[in-house]
Amino acid sequence: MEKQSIKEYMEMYCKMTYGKTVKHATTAEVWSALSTAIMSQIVDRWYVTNKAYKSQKMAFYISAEYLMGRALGNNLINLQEYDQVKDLLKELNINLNEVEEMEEDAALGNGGLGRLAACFMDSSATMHLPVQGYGLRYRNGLFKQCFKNGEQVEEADEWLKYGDPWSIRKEADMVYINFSDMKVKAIPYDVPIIGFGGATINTLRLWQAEPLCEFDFNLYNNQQYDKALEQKNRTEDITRVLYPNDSTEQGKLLRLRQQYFLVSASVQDMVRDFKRRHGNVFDDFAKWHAVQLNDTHPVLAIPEFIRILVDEEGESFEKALGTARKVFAYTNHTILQEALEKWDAYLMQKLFPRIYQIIEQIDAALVQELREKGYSDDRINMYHIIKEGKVHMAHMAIYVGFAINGVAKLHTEILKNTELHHWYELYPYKFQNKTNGITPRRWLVLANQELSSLITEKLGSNEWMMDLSLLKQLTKFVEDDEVLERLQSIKYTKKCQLAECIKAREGIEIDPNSLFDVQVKRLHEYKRQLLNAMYILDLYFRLKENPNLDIPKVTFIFGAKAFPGYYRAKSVIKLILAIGDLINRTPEVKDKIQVVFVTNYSVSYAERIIPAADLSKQISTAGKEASGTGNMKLMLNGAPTFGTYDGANVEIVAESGEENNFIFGLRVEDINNLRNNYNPKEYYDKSPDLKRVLDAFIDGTLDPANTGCFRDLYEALLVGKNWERPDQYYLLADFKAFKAMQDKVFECYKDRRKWAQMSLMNIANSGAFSSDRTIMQYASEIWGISPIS
Ligand code: B1N
Repeated sequence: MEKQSIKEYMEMYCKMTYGKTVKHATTAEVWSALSTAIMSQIVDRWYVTNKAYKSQKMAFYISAEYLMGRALGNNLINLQEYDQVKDLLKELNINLNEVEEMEEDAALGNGGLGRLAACFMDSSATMHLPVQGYGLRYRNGLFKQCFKNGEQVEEADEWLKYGDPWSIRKEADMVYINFSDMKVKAIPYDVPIIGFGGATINTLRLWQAEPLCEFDFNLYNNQQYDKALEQKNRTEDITRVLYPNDSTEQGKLLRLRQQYFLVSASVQDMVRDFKRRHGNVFDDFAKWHAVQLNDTHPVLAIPEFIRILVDEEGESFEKALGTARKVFAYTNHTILQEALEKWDAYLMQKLFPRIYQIIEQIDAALVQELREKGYSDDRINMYHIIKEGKVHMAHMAIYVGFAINGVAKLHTEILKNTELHHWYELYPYKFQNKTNGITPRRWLVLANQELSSLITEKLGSNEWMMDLSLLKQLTKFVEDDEVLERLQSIKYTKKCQLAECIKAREGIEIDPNSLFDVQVKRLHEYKRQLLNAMYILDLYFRLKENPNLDIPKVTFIFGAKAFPGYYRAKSVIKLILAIGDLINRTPEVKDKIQVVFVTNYSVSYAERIIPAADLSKQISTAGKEASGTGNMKLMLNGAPTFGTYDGANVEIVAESGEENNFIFGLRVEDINNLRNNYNPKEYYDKSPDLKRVLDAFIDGTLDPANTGCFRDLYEALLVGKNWERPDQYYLLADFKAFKAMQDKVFECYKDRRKWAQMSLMNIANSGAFSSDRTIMQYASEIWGISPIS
């Protein structure tokens, strides 16, 4: 990259766009100028990659979510131009870090599922794989969180407020989308996905809904101004905002419209592209295209594809279905019942009657296949796509898809053996496992440049950035005092940086000499932030009783957003904030432990918190967390896992050794055995410590004004509700084991050299969790594509 031309470009851009020189530009203006200058430097290579893909089989990843985070720093890292650009800006008296900090996160996703899609984009480009992403360009991403009166309050996320230098609007590639009650335009915005090294640049195509006409002139002339704009607003509503669900579903009309808008635009685009390259014979479609459906959200792509082949290209239904059965593959991300999408048949019929008709035909084809196999009607009923007035999206995906995969070994086993057992019996050959992964570029090279440099120095090259399995060589330093000490000093540096950041953002001071115990993830009952909180409250009581209790100083760090309508999740946030306040008010405790709940946990916040963590809390009820990916990011940054045998924790511990982690609690089999005669009240009655903790929810300790705000939590754990059994997530059953294991953490942390060795073993064995490995497995075992040479 030419230093001089970047400078000249920035000067020109600032003059043309803001009418000023770079010297007088605001930080946001500099960000925009620099980002645009970088774009100008990559467009040629982007074009070359696109051209190379014309003669290759391609995979298309369709996802309703991409949790991208910031682009500038990551793109500079992947272009391997970070230091050079930093120097260049210094010459202009500009600090690159400050410019990076100006950028708004692109939070077009909720949590793990959306962030996984973003890591997959990075790894596809880095591995030179012909993969294109399709998604939605939400005008407002995941809501911004703040706390008022100790409770979560949501605000609109305006990520486009400084413009969008990282995408190109492709007006010419617009397609029309038809609903029964309206017709709209879908305009693609292409985002470059720069592979590490910068040679391959892939595309993430995000669709935006726009009206056919800006406003109705006649109505406007008749002074009916609101009415004149009605159609425009109704259209723009489609991609207005990301639904803030994570592992839950709400059957809302607008969400269904969003889903169809995404898949109709994407499938039309793929078919158009296929026709340009290969003509009108669709028999070969699967030879050139594979489509991965990220959960069931884009499963309407299947009937939409069939509709286009039948209605627009004149194929028979049977033939179109046959082709679809070679094109689509589906990833399952959860077994939580409340997350399995079942749409009301009448809603679908109302919005897109033709699509519904095709789903009926798909269902009929399925039934015919099962009849031919000699299945009884009773048995067939378990497989139906349309059942009791609902359309089961997962059933459609498994029947039509040629592959279905889970996201960690344990999760895939549960799918095969229990949740989807009948489907596994029918199509055993379709089931695969693809353990999730994370990109080491964002989560280590960018987020932890200090650790990254140490690794490069010790391994003698930076090859590990593209082959994370090379980290294994670090194990040879496990008795090397110099390396262990440097590891500790890097951790201390990252903790100081986080402390500064928390001071600036939250106005709270934390002690970098304390143990940073970190639980960051979406707030959900199954993730059991409440169990962690109960432990902290117990510790508070123990410290009050005995201020000389022998534990290291600890800072408990939480970060989590709750779904706005999830009352109980919001109560957990409120409870944790109340525990933090109680501790701060108690002199004999407050110098020993501290609780910080950071506001607006996000990708960019994660990049600060994760490198600073001493301990990674992954404590979901066994069997409930499909995989987890935060667990992998924390491992890569040297935090041992404190967790249950769940999701990818199982594989993390298998890689780095049980002795280098803290595994506790019930396993999947234990929970299955306990389920039918579980009585949490027994634990409460028998353990005075648990009783003391739970009573504090309602006796005024945490709620001095006695509003009763934590009574629902108390009751949910001890007595249940009409509609649910008590303590569905087995907090009380796991409390004792949690406590014993956390006490072991404190014991271990005293020996800092030993702790550094555990940390090193985690880093050294995290190679298996690179999303480069994951994406190569999708490429060869599902999609049948290979890297471009
Ligand atoms: O997907 C991640 C996994 O690592 C997590 O364990 C899993 O919980 C997460 C409906 C979801 N599963 N399901 C969702 C998201 C949004 C929505 O509207 C469900 N997210 C997950 C990556 O595999």
